[in-house]
Parts: sequence; structure tokens; C-alpha cells
Amino acid sequence: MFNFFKKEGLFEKFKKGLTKTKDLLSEKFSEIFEIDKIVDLQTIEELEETFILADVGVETTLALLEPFKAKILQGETLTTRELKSFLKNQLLSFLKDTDKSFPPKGNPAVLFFLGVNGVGKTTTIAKLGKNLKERGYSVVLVAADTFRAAAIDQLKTWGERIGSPVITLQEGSDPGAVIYQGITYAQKNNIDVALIDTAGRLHTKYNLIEELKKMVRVMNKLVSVESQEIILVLDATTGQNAISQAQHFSSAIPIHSVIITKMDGTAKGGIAIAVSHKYNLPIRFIGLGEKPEDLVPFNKEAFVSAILPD
Ligand SMILES: Nc1nc2c(ncn2[C@@H]2O[C@H](COP(=O)(O)OP(=O)(O)OP(=O)(O)O)[C@@H](O)[C@H]2O)c(=O)[nH]1
Ligand SMILES: [Mg+2]
Repeated sequence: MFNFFKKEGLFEKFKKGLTKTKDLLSEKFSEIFEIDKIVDLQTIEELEETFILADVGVETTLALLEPFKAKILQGETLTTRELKSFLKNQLLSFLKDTDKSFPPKGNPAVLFFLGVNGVGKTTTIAKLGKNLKERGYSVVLVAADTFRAAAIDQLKTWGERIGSPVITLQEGSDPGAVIYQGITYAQKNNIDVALIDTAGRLHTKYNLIEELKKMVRVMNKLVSVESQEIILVLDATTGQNAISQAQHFSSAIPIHSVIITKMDGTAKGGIAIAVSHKYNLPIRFIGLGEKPEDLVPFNKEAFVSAILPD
């Protein structure tokens, strides 16, 4: 997975893209960890405040620091240096891994994107489609966002730019029907990866979630679960709301992974920890800007060392 983008400097780019979150956290952390001393409850409380400020969320923050609080309450001594090293491991364990290859194996592999309005589903599909093509995969884009004519046109334009076929039906068509056509097209034409764009929808709207379930059922009839990846796209700038989106969507649909976009513009990068920990979801990529090369694979070691430097 980490070889997905083999280009130079990705690690640096990843760290640079996290600058806002890093700046917010590192100032506080450097105060806390500056001198090696015995940790007291006040130190833990300062850490709690800092994580909550970076949108790690109250529940995940408490879970993250609970073992250290317990140690102190039991009268164990812990130095700030020890705490930092334990905390790093704790953060790493909160960020879930996946052993599934990307793209998944299948003829075709199907990547299914969902999320609320404007999070970056369509542009992420374009970025990934371009990258997959550069790596020698044939791709097809499937315009299952039939809600607006403009959404179909947006995907068509991307398809032209990256030189990939785009499967569309008229505005207002059943999105399941487009998925059926898109996947069968890929099967007939021996296309490696089908990327399915869906309409942005509120995670709280019952009928829109039911529609999503129906789309997944159509996909399941055509391809095995092993060859799919159902990807929830979240916008980092929405902070705690993104966590609520992860909760609602993952209780309705079997989400396999998450892509967090717009990480470049926000200090709310802590949501990666909360989403991954609370809903057991691996983070595949993060979006660090609007250009194709701004979508980079998530690397948890780099993430943790960016927010908690040595
Ligand atoms: N800064 C920044 N902007 C991004 C990123 N990803 C997407 N965007 C921008 O977010 C805006 C919305 O992107 P779309 O891809 O149209 O979002 P969508 O989820 O398909 O939207 P709907 O189809 O309306 O639900 C566009 O202006 C994108 O360029 C990112 O990682 N960083
Ligand atoms: Mg879209």
C-alpha cells in the first residue's frame, strides 16, 4: 500500500500537508514534553485539552489517555519521556491497518465512493483514476450520481481529461442501473478498476441511506466483496461532524476504508484518529489539495511522528 505512489518526496509532502494540525499540536506538546519530569494529573489534563482542540474528540481522547491516568492514580511514576513514547504507540494502535491490497484484486476491482455533499468524492475519483492509469491499470468511471446533470458532466469532463470511459445514464435515472451498466461494461471490456461516483447525501436522511444500500446490493450481485472497496470520503474541515458521518454511514453500509480530504486547510487532522479508532476504519488516503498529486497514501507512522515529533 505504501508503494501506491512511488514518486519521490511523498513522505515529506504528507508531513507538510499536515502543517496546520502539526502547528497546533506541536506548540502545546513542546511545552508539555520540554523537560523530562514526573507526569502528574495536570499534565494528562493538558494533553486531553490539546487532543480535543485538534478534534480527536472527547471519547477517543479519554480512551487514549486512560491507561496513563490509571497508572498515575495507582501511584506509579511515569516520566514525560516515557509518556511520550507510550503515547506514540497508543496513537499507532488507534490508527487501524488494512491488509487488503489497493486496488483490491478482481475483474474488475470496484471502488465505491460515498459521503455527504461536497466532501470531494468526484475530485478524489479523478485523482485516483489518473494515478491508476499512470500505473498501467485500465479504469472506467461510473456516474451513479444521477441527481444532477452537472454531476454527470463533471465526471465526463474528468474522464476526457484522464482518457477513461465514463458510464452514464440520464439525470434522474436509478443509480443502481448505472452501477449495473458500469460494472458489466468493465467485465465485458476487461477493465481493471471501476470507480463509482455517488451523489452526496446527508448521513441522517433515511431514504438516501436506503438508496445507498440498494446500490451496494447491485454491486454485490456482480462482484465479490473481496474485489470491492467501499470508501467513505470525509472532509477534515468539518471536524466532529465527520465523526458523526462515519458513525451513521458505517452503521448502515459495510465501509472498508476512509479517505480524508482537505487536510491541507485545517488543524482538525485529529479526526483521523477518532474515525479510525471508534469505527475500526483504516484510512487509505488523505487529500492535501486540489491537484491530482495532492492525494497521498495515509502513513500512520508519518502521521504520528508529524503530530508528536521526537
Ligand atoms: N483544498 C482541498 N480541496 C479539495 C480537496 N479535495 C477536494 N477538494 C475540493 O472540494 C470541492 C468539492 O469537490 P467534489 O469532488 O465536487 O465533491 P463531491 O463530494 O463530489 O460533491 P457532491 O457530488 O456535490 O456531493 C472541489 O472544489 C474540490 O476541488 C483537498 O484535498 N483539498
Ligand atoms: Mg460529486
